[in-house]
Amino acid sequence: MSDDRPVLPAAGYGEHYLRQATSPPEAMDAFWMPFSANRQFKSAPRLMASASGMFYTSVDGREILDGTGGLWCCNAGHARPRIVEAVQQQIATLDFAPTFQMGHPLPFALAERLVAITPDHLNHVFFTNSGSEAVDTALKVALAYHRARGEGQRTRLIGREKGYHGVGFGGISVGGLPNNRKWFGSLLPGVDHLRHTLDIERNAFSRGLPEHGVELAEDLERLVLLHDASTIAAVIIEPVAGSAGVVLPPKGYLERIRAICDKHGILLIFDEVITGFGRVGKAFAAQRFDVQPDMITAAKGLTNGCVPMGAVFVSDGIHDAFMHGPENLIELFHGYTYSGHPLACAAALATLDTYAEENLFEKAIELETYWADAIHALRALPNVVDIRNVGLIGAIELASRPGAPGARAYDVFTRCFHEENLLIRVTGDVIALSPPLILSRGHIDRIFQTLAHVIGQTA
Ligand code: PXG
Repeated sequence: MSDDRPVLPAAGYGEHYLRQATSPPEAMDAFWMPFSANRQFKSAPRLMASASGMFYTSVDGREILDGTGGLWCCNAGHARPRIVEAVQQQIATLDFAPTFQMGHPLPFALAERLVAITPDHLNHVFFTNSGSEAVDTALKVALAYHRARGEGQRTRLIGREKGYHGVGFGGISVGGLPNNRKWFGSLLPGVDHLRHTLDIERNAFSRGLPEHGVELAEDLERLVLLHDASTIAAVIIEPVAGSAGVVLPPKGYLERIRAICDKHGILLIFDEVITGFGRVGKAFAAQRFDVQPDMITAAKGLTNGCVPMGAVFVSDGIHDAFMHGPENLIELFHGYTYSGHPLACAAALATLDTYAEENLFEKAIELETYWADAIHALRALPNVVDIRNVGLIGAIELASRPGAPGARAYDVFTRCFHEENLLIRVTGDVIALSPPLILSRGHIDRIFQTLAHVIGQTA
């Protein structure tokens, strides 16, 4: 037996692991951090130990206001009692059960609860463990749907420039962020991209949806002309793009995309991984903007970020196209070991109850004007070139330092974290905000007063 076996506690396991979770790690080399500048981070770490409500506590004992809902996922804030209790009890009762040719009650119960809040015609749910898996699932369902209907030649997938659809090969193929694509070979064949809708020249400092750019939807007609509609399976877009630095749909754009898809028999998938579960003032952006997609992908707020889970909401028409043939045959050869995992389902059910109990899906509309006033008050600050907002999403775009894109916003981010106890998120030179929906006007004041101060001091 090896001498470097860890010394395990005789009892009090919980405390043992909690001690590890709340003190600085002894070594940081082995963990290859995702989407991170590993060497830079490890030389000056930012580590969270605990969280409650609107605040994190860092391992060095500072209370940090959460301006980002974790990573766009903790929509009900942190350590919510219902969710904590549901997960604790579930892990001690049924830790895992398969859902392939087997089952347990929770995903059935959860799916029924979910389809009650999705747009009316989306009445079926396929569970995954992340947004990336939800995207790949939706793309596969789109291809298989056309094939099941005898239109197997519809194999083309259309994404959009600046789109982010996670990191699976499907997601990066339809995605439109060059850094997420260029390292990884030739990606999926037969994919094309719509133009993005960011137009700072015409739309800078728009409040809510920008006025200009509806005509960009006609780009889909261009792709239909080029490839012929009969080869196109689906279009996937984020109703509000998050990762690219918050890109909003111009007024009328989503409606026009829907109309063009309808005209040509193309499925429309809304990737609502960040917009789902109240971020823009309804359960889903599809409802806020009153545009009905054929599928919605979701994750993050589904479990309030507590246990990994994603989902694809599918229309009756798509689902029913698979329910033919001998009943003993598997209808869709797709699924994950953890599709409908008991802990994720328990977390999601308690999350939905928390959202309902506190009317959290309405909060983003209630606070939208206050939020918009507060963020747009920053427009005269140095280097601010655009401000964008919808629901409880906000973005402040800074001019890049010559030759050092991203450096200015990164400085704002680290100052906010280390000196002002505020967590924000930056992509390039865009500061993005997506706070828990439980925030108060006082929290909004603090976020923007802090940002005004820090942006003002950052050359
Ligand atoms: N689709 C969209 C629209 C997303 O925003 C994913 C898919 C992938 O989800 P998973 O669960 O596989 O990560 C996302 C994820 C950011 C940021 O700061 C956004 C995401 C992830 C990490 C950071 O904008 N969104």
